Amino acid sequence: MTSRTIHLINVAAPFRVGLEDMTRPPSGILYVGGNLKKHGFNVKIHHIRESEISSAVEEIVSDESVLFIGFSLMTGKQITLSSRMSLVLKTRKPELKIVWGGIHPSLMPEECLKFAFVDYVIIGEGETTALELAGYLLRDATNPPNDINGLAFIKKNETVITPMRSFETEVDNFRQDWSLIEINKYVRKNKTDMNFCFITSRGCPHSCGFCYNQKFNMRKWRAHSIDVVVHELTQIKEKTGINSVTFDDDNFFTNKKRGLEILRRLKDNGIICQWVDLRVDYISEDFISQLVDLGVEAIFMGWESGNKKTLEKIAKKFTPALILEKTRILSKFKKLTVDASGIVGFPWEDEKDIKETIFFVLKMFKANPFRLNFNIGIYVPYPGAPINTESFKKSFSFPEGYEDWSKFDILAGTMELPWLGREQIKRITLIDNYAKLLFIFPKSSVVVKFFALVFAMLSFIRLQTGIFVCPFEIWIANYYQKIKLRRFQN
Ligand code: B12
Ligand code: SF4
Repeated sequence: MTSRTIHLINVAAPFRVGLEDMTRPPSGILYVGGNLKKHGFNVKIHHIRESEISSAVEEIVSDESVLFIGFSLMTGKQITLSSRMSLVLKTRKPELKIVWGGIHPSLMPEECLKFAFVDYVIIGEGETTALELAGYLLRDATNPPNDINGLAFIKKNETVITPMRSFETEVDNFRQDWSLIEINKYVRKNKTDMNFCFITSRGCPHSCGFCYNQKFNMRKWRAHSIDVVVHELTQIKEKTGINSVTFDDDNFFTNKKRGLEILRRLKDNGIICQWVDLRVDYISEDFISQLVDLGVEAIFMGWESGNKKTLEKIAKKFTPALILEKTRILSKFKKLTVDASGIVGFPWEDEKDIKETIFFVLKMFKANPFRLNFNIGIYVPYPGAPINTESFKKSFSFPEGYEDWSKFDILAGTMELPWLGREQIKRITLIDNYAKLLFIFPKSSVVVKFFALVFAMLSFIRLQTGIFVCPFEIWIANYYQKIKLRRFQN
């Protein structure tokens, strides 16, 4: 036991146009903090909004027991906010050690160490590395910690990156420590559900070209045992009354048998999983039918593109024909809705390729009318993705200054891509809005369903003809959404 405290911070950044998602637990630092606490350190978690940075800074600078301050970062505005906070802390108390961890620093350690306020970057899984670093800082922080794997730091003006740490194969050795947060704050309530987001596994065996996984997880999937998942969620249910769970794993159904068994045992314990994320090629009639029997009402399916060349280039390992075949299978399940996610605007795509994907949306719609909730995203290169070379060839580069990262948000309209003009980005956003109108929420009232049907038909015509002038349907739909949201908030 030591009297030293480690502050672990996750500054939430707005995404989806101005909203922070504070409803998901900060899992990365709950795992890291859990392990540090198990080994006798005091741990304080700060899962905060931008507006709460100042008070967190005051709390930390007035704490005389600080051993280090760890930040957890994803790519994007979190870098800007965490940098501002790190800088203030370092300016107020230069002796404080600042450690960055999480997906972004792991993929771009050298770039992060260029910020003078970052002392160490922890690369990859953080539990053991953070513990070893804590031990080192506690003992003597004079000799550079070359013998700690998975660490990066600056020594004599040179960046040192120590050998990669091998993955923990027994993930059950690590747990999120729920006593470090007010768990009730993370229960997502609506009329009928008390939902909780939970991670049961790490990594994914696939190698999609736009994903961080190959580099970060080396295609190695590591999972908690079924017993641990069921036990943890049942305990959370006892504490908070949840009746529903969302799995935030990279690929929950890597092992279908395990996934189904978890759902089955949770259902027996009164916890349903209504929404699951599924690869297109995992879909079969038998599998979906088992999911529906277990209470699944919606699936998320990243079909990505209707363009054969693009699907090949992003190594998705399925074809447009297979997507349509699986969409037809899904149409047999009348109560099942599908969040269907496509991407356009890859650096090699021209107008014709983009159009092909838009027309493909209509083909999918015909195969399963009104039950596909489309999302047409614009391709954005993220660190670590194998296809980034294609973007670099087209003069793309990642931002350098930490303030510049706040613009790295395609949805906020602040991002530039060398191969897509602002006008094209606006047009794709409009197309996405129209594609969304092809969906009719099955639980809507008859009146809403009637208007949704009219709008869906108009949207179909718009997408087929490519005429988007005076998009009054979108204005009305957005206005309706706003009223609904306001009512929900009141
Ligand atoms: C939950 C989640 C979110 C939540 C985050 C909620 C929260 N409380 O933090 C929300 C909804 C906000 C979100 C938003 C976005 N997300 Co997100 N998200 C995830 C998701 C599904 C789970 C993250 C998680 O908890 N993982 C489990 C933990 C245990 O893993 P971990 O974070 O890597 O932590 C380990 C190590 O990294 C390390 N570590 C982590 N933090 C720290 C800190 C310290 C000090 C140390 C020492 C170590 C350490 O140790 C941990 C344990 O080993 C991941 C996919 C996934 N399964 O990981 C995508 C993912 C992280 N998201 C991603 C993306 C692209 C986004 C968005 C940009 C999406 C968008 N277009 O809007 C936005 C960005 C938001 C923003 N503006 O910053 C990408 C990451 C890309 C990147 N380079 O960062 C991922 C990997 C999805 C994917 N496959 O592409 N996301
Ligand atoms: S996109 Fe999904 S299936 Fe593909 S590698 Fe990433 S997590 Fe796995």
